[in-house]
Amino acid sequence: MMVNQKHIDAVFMGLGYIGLPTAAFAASKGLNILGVDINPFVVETINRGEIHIVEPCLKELVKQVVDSCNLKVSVKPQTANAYFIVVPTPFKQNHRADISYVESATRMVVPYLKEDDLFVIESTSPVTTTEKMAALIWKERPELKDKIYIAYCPERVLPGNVIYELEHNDRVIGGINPESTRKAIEFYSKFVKGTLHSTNARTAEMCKLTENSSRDVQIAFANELSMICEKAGINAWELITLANKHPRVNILQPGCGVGGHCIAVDPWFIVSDFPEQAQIIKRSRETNDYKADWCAGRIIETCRRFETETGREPVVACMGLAFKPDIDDLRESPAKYITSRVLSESNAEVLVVEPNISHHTTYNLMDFHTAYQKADVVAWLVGHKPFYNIQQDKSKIELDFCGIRK
Ligand code: SAJ
Repeated sequence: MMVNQKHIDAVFMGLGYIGLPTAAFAASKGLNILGVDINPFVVETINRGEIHIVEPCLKELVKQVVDSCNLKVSVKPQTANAYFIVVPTPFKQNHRADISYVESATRMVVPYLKEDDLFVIESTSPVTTTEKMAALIWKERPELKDKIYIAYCPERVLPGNVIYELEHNDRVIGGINPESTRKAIEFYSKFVKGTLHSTNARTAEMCKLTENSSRDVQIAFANELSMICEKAGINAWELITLANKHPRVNILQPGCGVGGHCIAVDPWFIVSDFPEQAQIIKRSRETNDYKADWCAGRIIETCRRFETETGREPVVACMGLAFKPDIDDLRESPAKYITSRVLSESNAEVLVVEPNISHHTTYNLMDFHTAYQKADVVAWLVGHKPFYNIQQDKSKIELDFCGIRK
């Protein structure tokens, strides 16, 4: 489908959790944006002024910019002045980054590139990806060598607060040369209020991986502490609150593991490229993965004990499926993983609760009040806000992995 528009300021390749909000936000600042997605369902949905993902305020924003024609969407790119690659980078079996989506999105825009255009990668990528894409572009279009601007600018927005953070967060922008950095900064300054920090492409790529690895390492410390505390008979949440009273200590919160498509994935891009050096990063990833298995083990073990002591199988409520509180996103969710392990490894009747989702194809979801009432064993997996209002019934066995009862 050709989009009938005189002049396009920028094409955003990929209309997922980051691409769509960024394209819509840039469009709301008066730029003419073409969003491209290979999924026709996504394109049709957005063209109707609707959205296919859940993110606060996004629906209204997309409707507004589609109505004003600042945002058009299509399955194909068109000629523009700037191109942004905002597609997923999952990992392969061996934890190596799979940059095939970045590569195919780049190949899609190559025929449209012309002198003075800007090409930016936002997708989380292993170090040197931007240089590799530059080489790919020049191989196909040698006449454009040193005639277009190529940069890397990682997204940093927090799911659930994307629109605000798109505007206000600082950004790190690294070109393959200083001119590319300058050109990219000029573009982002049209819609970002945060400070735009310039660097080179490799540092910008590593900066994104470092940010998420740093958070992963810090959460691993909290998760490790929580397992030590359980052995020692200490309330981990009280301990962390007290330790954080020290002016230079700031420990994060333990949970049932680390999920989502970023923090549970990106550190592996460092580990797989630098296996000798990335010891703490690797160990932290393993600790956070292990925490989910540890939680599942605790629930299964509690069910067995209940059966031995009472002579009947317990009813277990698994409270929460999402990868973090107050969202509906189940990607890489430790709570979902734990629930599936409890379902397959215990004989208990398992009640599955996720208040942010009304229907799920695999799980028969139950409302949280009913599940709490019916359960003998309650496993708090995700700290969703409504859970904090459930009054504790002392006759139940509660396993609190996310601090609901702290
Ligand atoms: N978690 C804990 N304890 C905590 C904080 C988080 O167990 O104290 C868990 C959450 O429950 C969740 C996981 O960690 O399972 C990740 O959640 P998160 O809120 O820390 O981060 P994400 O994955 O939603 O978003 C992150 C952000 N990165 C950083 O904060 C460094 C965001 O800014 C990035 O843009 C995003 O990754 C991304 O797209 O890379």
